[in-house]
Amino acid sequence: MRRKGLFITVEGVEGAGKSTNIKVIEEFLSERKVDYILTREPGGTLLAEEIRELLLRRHEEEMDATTELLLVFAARAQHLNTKIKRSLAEGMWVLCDRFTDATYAYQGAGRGLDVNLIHQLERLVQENLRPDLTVIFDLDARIGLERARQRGQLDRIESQKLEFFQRVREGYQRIASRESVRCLVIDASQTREAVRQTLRTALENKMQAYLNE
Ligand code: Z5A
Repeated sequence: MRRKGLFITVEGVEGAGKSTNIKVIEEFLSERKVDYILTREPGGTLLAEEIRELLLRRHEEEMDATTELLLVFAARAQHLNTKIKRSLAEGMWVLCDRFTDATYAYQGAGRGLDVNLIHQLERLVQENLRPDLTVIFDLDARIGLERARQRGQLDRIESQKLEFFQRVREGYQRIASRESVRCLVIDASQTREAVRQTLRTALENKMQAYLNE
């Protein structure tokens, strides 16, 4: 029987460089001939991508924060139950652009929703499934927003005020200090090349034991 794959998630505030550095992680995995899939949240399946569109599009009616939370977890249930669990069981590694830490950071720290509510939904939807490794790109929210703005029009969530993203960053920092074994924090204020090197070295250290088994 093939052993279960590793579940790696990538997190950070807007414009922190997730997309840029997911390519570095993919390169690292490919060099080591790891069989993996790249996916994202919200989204990752046809139905979950429709929910993503609903979440990110601007609406005439303001979206209630609890509605937003439930939509995020609805997309996650679909994604986990039709794609992620099966891939892991088949021995594939799963590299996921954002996961439940984003819910704690955006809906919890950002929107101010009760963390216990998020815990309950996490247990309902994921049971015991948690990421094996989470890479968090840490960046001053103001710099991240400037980077994101240069890229083009902002979606519904990206259009929040700076203070929202400052709370999101603090939310991620709290997760990282509470779960320091699972979380790898990368200083995303460095140049692209320096971030790339830091990330590769950190991945090397974190994954050596697993890859050598
Ligand atoms: N969301 C949520 O609320 N709750 C949840 O549970 C989940 C998600 C799962 C979609 O996320 C939204 O969903 C997100 C949170 C919410 N909302 N917002 N806002 P997404 O991951 O798809 O979208 P994103 O956060 O907007 O990602 P992003 O803007 O694409 O950022 P990024 O991938 O981290 O950055 P990037 O595209 O790699 O880089 C941004 C720019 O900076 C780009 O021009 C790069 O060339 C440049 N860059 C990158 N690195 C550097 C360095 N080191 N120096 C200078 N410039 C750099």
